Amino acid sequence: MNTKAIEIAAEPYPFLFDPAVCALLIIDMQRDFLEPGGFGEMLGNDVSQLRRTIEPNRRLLAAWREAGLLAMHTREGHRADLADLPPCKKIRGRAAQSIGDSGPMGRILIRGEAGQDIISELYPLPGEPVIDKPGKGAFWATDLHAILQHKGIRQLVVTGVTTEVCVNTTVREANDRGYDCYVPEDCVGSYYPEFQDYGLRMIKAQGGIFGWVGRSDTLIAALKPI
Ligand code: C5J
Repeated sequence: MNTKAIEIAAEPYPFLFDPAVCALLIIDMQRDFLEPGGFGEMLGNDVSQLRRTIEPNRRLLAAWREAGLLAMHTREGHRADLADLPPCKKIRGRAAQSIGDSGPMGRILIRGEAGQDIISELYPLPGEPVIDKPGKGAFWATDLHAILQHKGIRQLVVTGVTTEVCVNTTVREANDRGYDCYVPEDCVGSYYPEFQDYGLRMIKAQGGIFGWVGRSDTLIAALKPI
C-alpha cells in the first residue's frame, strides 16, 4: 500500500489522499433500506437505485481491508423503548407504519431487529466499529468523533445511502469538525436519480464547500502497492 499522501482525481480539484489518516465510513447499508421486501420498498421506493452501490462498495471495502486501513459502518436506528425517537420523526410522513412498528423484517429501524442490520455483502468484520445513530448525521448523539480522534483520523471516504439524506448530513457534520471528505459517486445512492445528482453537486460546489467527489476505482488504484 502507498503510505504517503498522494493526489488523486476528484472534483472540484484533486484530493490529497493520505491513507495513514483516512477512514472509510459506510453509511446505513441496511437491509430495510436496500433489500427487496424491506421497509424502503414497502414505502414505494425503487431499491434498485440503491442496490447498484453494493458491488462498488464491496470492492472498495475489500481493497480497504486488504490495505489494513480503518473501516467503519453506521446503522440508523432507535432504542426498543423509543426513548431516543423524537416525536416529530415518529409521525413524519403520515405513513400507515412508522419507526417502531412491525415491518417486513422486524420492528422498523429498531436496534437489533433484522431489517436494521447491515446487508450481508458488506457485513462488518469483528473489530470494525459500528456506529448506531438515531439521526441522519453519523456524528449526532454518537461516539464517532471521539473514535476518529483517538485513531488520529483526519480524512473520511464516505459511502452508502442515501446520498441526499444521511450521506450529505454526515459529510456536512464531518466538514464542520475539520475532516476532509471524499465521496466516491458510484458508492452512494438515492431512491431519486435527481437527488443523486444534486446531492453530489452540493458537496463539490463552490470549490468543494463540503468535500470532494470522485470514484471508487480511483481510490482502489491508489491503495495498490507501488
Ligand atoms: C438514510 C433516510 N440513511 N433516508 N436514511 O439516508 O431516512
